Amino acid sequence: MLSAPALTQIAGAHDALSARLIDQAGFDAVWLSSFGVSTSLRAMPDINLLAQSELCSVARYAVARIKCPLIADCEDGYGDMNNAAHVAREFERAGVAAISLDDNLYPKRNSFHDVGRALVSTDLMQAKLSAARRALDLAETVLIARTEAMVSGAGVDEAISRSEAYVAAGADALIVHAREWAPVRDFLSKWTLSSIPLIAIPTGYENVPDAELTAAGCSGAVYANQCLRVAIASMRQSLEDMRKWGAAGAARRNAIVEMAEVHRIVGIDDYQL
Ligand code: SPV
Ligand code: MG
Repeated sequence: MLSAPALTQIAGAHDALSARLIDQAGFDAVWLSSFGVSTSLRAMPDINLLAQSELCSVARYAVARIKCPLIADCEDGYGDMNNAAHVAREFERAGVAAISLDDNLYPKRNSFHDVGRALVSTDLMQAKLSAARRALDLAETVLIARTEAMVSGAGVDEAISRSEAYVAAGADALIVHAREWAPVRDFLSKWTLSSIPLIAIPTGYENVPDAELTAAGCSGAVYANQCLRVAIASMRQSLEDMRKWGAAGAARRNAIVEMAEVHRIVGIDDYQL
């Protein structure tokens, strides 16, 4: 899919329901976001407080309820190469199609936190990727490497040299992350290994359309957290309205789905009642 000419549209999920909605909306793949699961499951910041086993359970629940492939955001792999190998095995058994490992130093910070950022050495990240590759049983499980060099202020050239090293260590595809479009575009224009799909996360440059990402050389785009953020806004507004007006029906001042529709979303018709 990532090698096809069309841009792979990937949306971020935080649980099995959001993954199912993404699948039903026709997206090509689901991104199981560490930010999303930390926020939703634990209401905690995305700074490696979430255990990999918690994320893996959500991955298993989500995979069971979707048809499209799921990419698990396995963050920094939760330690060294042994942890990365363990994580690769666990998530593959949970049924994910792809695993993403990034070069943040454990404990990592979400890419939109300014403080406490650091990267592991290129050597350690290569060791983690090759250990993860060896641990994967299935040849078709995609190993994605993600450099945070541009997020951490290390620059585009560092991001390119790290990404080349990550491909040499066994990565099948790369996530090229930055908070602005200019460095990502610069990276894409300088990248020479054309067989390696490059995936962007346009959270910080949300108005750059898919067509422009594709023209610049992106193979995939991850809309990482928009579902969760609109859900938060919607829940907040409805809570405010119900509290203010003192009636459950005040929630109808906002968009709401009927109960029968919720039953349909979760597949009531597939069961014998
Ligand atoms: C996530 O969605 O958890 C990500 C993308 O890793 S970011 O929030 O930009 O770090
Ligand atoms: Mg994450």
